Amino acid sequence: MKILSRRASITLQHLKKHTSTRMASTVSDPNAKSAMLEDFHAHLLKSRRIVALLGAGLSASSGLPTFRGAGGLWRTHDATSLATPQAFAADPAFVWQFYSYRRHMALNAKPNAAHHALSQLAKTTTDFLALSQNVDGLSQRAHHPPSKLKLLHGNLFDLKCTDRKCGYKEPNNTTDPIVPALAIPQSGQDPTTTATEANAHANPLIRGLDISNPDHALPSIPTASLPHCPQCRKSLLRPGVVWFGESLPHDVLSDVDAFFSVDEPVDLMLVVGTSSAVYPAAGYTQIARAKGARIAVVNPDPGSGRALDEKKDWFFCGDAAEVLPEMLRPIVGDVGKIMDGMRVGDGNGDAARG
Ligand code: BJW
Repeated sequence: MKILSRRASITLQHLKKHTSTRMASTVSDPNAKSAMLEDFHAHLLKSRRIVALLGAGLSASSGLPTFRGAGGLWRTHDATSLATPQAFAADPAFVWQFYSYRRHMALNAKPNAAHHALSQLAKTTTDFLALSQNVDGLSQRAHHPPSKLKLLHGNLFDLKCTDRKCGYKEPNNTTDPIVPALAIPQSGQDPTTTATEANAHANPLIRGLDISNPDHALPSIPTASLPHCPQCRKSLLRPGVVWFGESLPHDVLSDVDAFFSVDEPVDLMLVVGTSSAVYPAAGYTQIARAKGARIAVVNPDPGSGRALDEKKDWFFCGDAAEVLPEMLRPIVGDVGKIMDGMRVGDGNGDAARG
């Protein structure tokens, strides 16, 4: 009876603290916010096996659009409708223009403090694995150790032949544009837009016209001018990403399975910047939970904390680039200093562009 009432009071206290801090993270009550952070830090410091599921929101503050919600339209198309083998088969030029634009933007973007915090966590935690749905290369450019970064949905900069029998694959081709025909048009090249209009809507990551905006004319590109396979010299190349209906890379899946198959609990799972709408990626949270993990969600959308266990989990409502460095501070230290050091070290903070 004594134990029961003690338990009940701990649970009540925890729940009270948790509920108030959860509200506080949106109404910025500093006391409640720091209580939740303290509770999280205490668990982080005793966590041995940690896994992170990463999504497009991780790169949002680097300027890259997410898939769902605002920014998820490319011209008049839902970005996810272009991420299919069917869309590519129907109009390879249009789908290549979409991917060429995203390669260009990703190359001009910089990893943010959240990428650096995760990279540092990976370097300092032996049993850590990041399962990234992102294809933008920003975690790699934050020097995330490759063995601790599993790219569930491939990489924008990998290329592969559309003919599986040919099997040609080329990793990490950062040529921009990949072929001259896919160059981002410059403002003077669009008869429908004046230079002033183009500047008024300038996207800092685009050197030229923002062709995601349907007001700008899109050049028509003959199939012959699209990237072709240098091996079979016949078929088109395509981006090395995973489209809907396609299997995730087998080696990646087996590395992730190996992490979860270890006969030890998982202590903590970070779920950062994802709508958890796409499988099998989203399913890893349940797998981690079944292995004992407490879950910490980082997302500015209050709805994304819905499925959490009020007693065990945490919901940090906000921009990953602001929230995650604070969450991981007891292990990774001051991420701002690390980023400053990199800027001093190579003059750029990363090496995407020559
Ligand atoms: C911030 C922020 C800030 C904003 N800070 N946060 C089980 C049930 C039902 C269906 C299936 C199932 N298993 C498989 C399927 C089919 C399908 C699927 O999941 N369909 C769903 C729509 C239901 N899955 C597949 O087809 C997968 N393949 C597969 O399973 O093979 C076997 C199989 C095949 C067929 C049938 C059955 C089995 C392949 C999935 C491939 C997904 N590919 C894409 C495109 C990659 C290439 C590219 O980039 O173009 O991957 S789709 C797109 O969604 C992309 C993303 O990685 C993925 C996830 O999106 P993500 O990252 O979560 O982004 P958003 O935009 O959704 O969310 C962003 C979040 O950030 C939001 O919550 C914001 O609030 C937040 N945010 N600012 C922090 N500053």
